[in-house]
Amino acid sequence: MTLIMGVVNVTPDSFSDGGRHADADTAVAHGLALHAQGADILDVGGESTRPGAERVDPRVEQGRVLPVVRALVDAGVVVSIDTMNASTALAAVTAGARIVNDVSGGMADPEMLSTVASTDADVVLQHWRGHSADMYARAVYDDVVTEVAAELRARVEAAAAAGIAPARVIVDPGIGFGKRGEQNWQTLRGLDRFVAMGPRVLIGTSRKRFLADALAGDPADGAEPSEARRDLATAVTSVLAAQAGAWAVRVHDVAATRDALVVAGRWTGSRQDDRSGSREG
Ligand code: PMM
Repeated sequence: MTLIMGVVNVTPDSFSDGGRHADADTAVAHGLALHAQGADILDVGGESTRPGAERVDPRVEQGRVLPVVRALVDAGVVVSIDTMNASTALAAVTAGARIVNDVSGGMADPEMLSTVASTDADVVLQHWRGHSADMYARAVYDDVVTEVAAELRARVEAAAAAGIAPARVIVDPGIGFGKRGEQNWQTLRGLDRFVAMGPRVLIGTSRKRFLADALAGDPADGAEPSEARRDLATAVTSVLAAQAGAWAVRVHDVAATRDALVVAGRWTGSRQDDRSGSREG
């Protein structure tokens, strides 16, 4: 069964939810709704990684995310904290978050890996080649899958050297991070090689530019495909990621992806909906 990680962005400038959840109460309500729709994990983030986004002071970030983490943990939800800052990771884990999701794979903050090691949280190490402001300049590869896998392996080794047990590590090839259009498809096509690395694999395609680009040119929507169409595309890529062995998919539209995973699970016999306890119907 592939887990669903629902996105709870608490930022005023997130490209994908337009900052609609900037207010803590709204973000908590949104998170609880995603949980009710089938999210197994809620990923709370207070700093946008949108291309060209400005960095956020960790104190501002913590002011945004900690009330949301606390409320969701109190409601019994498994929370991950999406942050590149060790101080935010530690504060969120202290507030009950169980996973630290660092899109920089521990590279942005030199304290991150040792900080995670001092807790019992799991950690997502995402492939990353630099901050949003200039990540596309670094999107140069001879063989994207081989290079991303080698760079991720180095991060897994760095985590082990910092004292994080391998069983606590999740890797993510970082779709859209330091990768241009076709490089994202090549990375997804090579997913079995990331799965073969050993650690659990997380995949985040949700509403990303490369999906919009794949749909663009269709006269149905003009230049920019609607959110509904990007969510459908996300559900399709999430099913394919699940079939390639992903441990979890990170999505905004939990309901669509859950439906897609349930139906695909019926086909393959892997019963995505086992968590409901329902029998054949
Ligand atoms: N994508 C975004 C943010 N955090 N974390 C992981 N592990 N993997 C991703 O693909 C990922 C992430 C993109 O930002 P959004 O939340 O605004 O869509």
